[in-house]
Amino acid sequence: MEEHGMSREGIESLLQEKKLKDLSYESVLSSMCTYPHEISAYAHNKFLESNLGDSGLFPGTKEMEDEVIRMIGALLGNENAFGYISTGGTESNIQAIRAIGNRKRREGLSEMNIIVPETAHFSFDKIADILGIEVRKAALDEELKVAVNSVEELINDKTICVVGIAGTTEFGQIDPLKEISEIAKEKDIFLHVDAAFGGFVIPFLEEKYEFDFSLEGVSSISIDPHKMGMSTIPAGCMLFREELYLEELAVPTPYLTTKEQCSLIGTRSGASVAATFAVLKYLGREGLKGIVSECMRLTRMLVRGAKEIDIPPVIEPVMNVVTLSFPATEVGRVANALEGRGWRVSVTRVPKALRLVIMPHVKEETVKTFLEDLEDVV
Ligand code: 0PR
Repeated sequence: MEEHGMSREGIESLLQEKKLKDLSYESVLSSMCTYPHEISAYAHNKFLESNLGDSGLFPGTKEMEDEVIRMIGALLGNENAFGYISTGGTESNIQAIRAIGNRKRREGLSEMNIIVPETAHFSFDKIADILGIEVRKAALDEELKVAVNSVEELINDKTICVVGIAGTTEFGQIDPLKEISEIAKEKDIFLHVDAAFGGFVIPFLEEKYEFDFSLEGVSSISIDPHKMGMSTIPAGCMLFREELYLEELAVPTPYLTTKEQCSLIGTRSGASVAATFAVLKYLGREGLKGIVSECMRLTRMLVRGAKEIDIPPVIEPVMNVVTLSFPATEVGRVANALEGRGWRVSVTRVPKALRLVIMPHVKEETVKTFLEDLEDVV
């Protein structure tokens, strides 16, 4: 830091210089984040100083959080769910496993494992590390959904939780949650659904999928307003069916305005809570549905265009994630060539494929130009 501060103009031009180095989302097809809705940005700015880590100082923000939990709970089949607005899918996943882990430890279990699909987000590797819990990875079926028999085979007397994914990070696939829910119920095992991406997509698809609290076996859900919920970063949402699991996360906070805290982090943005509240109120289900419908229209258009140039999808897209099949030796070259033309794309692990996420910042023109570049490059 310099001894003397800079002028306001100096700072503004410095910021502008840095801003120009960042990519703008228009050419980004690799991200699950997007521009926040204008109303989210407005609300975020209005509540910049709000800290839900000491929520007694910000009862207005806390009211918004409570209502957001009710709104998202209702969207996911349970308006009486218990939870809070987290920093994102990683925190929500950690907290779900921490909650059931704490409970089982108090019941006397010392060695524990959880079962996740092979497609699980890398946040589960962090969970293994932080919580010292074995993470067992269940195999997939040919449609890249978790194979139910593999889940069953991996369950033993140390299994405290099974995880299902509603919208896998790489392929946008939905695990057979109805079947998994039945197993969880029958064996009395906690079932966590990672709907970080899919939570704001699946309820608005034409095809109906069972994935949420309407399935009796589902104990907790992670869903991210900062992905398809059009809110600002950081906004995740952790929901439990039963309050006792939220209580498992509570630590006493003697000198604060509240007696205890359940979130993983202390100081916690009220701004992104206000943003989430505002955008959900502003758009309503109809508005969110419109956004998902447009993303899905462009997803179908992209897949159709790719098929016309003989590039098949790995799976028919379930949501707005497209994975295109290339020989393993080709996919890296194609991705690099596309990046050379200014696109940002990603490559999946197994099977190797070119991965494109059709977020709300992707427009029809973008898809057309991308398809032309793709044809050129191959
Ligand atoms: N669960 C699932 C199913 C996810 O897809 C993700 C993130 C998470 C959990 C973790 O969420 P947070 O990152 O909010 O903690 N999926 C994306 C990914 O890792 C996140 C992302 C977003 C990556 C934008 C890149 C990017 O530009 O691929």
